[in-house]
Amino acid sequence: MSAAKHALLLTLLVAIFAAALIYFFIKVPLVPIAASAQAAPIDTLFVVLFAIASVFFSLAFVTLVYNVIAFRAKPGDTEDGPGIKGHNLLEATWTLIPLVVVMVLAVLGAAVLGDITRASPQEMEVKVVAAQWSWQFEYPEFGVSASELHLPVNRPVLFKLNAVDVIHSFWVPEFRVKQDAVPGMETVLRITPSREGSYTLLCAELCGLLHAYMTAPVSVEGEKDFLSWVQKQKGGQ
Ligand SMILES: [Cu+2]
Repeated sequence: MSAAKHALLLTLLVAIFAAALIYFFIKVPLVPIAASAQAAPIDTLFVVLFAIASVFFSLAFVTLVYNVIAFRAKPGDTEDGPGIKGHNLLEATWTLIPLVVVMVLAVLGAAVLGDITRASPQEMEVKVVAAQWSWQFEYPEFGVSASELHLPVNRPVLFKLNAVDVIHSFWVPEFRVKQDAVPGMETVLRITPSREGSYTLLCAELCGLLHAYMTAPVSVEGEKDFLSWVQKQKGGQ
């Protein structure tokens, strides 16, 4: 087979393998249900990153396997292959393409970050206190506090995170975004819950013996249900 035919066949195989991988990342749900306005841009970026990685992985992996099979040494052949030195076009190509890819990803990443951290005028503030090993939520707007997190659907929330002992991390996988709670400083996190339901808040920073049990129930509900929960909290005090 001529060199051109090998190149054509290899290109075709790389393209097929990359397409199959990209199809897999688009079709197979690898992340939980999306339950916040921040989830969509993050999930899209995730697929874009995996699509690009699929192309480069296929290029390296399929080329390796193809060469091992197509250019295997004949039995008894102990000679070295031809030494090839310096190929300016090739070197410029493998420098420029990754440079462009990384720059595009940086711009995309910055756009998504700007998108998911943007402040909104009608934000509800929730103060979160993380401790070994519990979560506490304060609602300054309503004057209540609780050990479970209730949020009205579709209202932007500004979380102000504090830790009393060691570093913890506020993470609800369905909301996608995550933020550390650090002793001695207040960190913020913005989430707009977009889907009613029950979720679990996890601590995503190894924080001691009971780290794995540092969870809190999260309930995203309609405005009316949320306000009646607030009233109940007030009544209980
Ligand atoms: Cu923790």
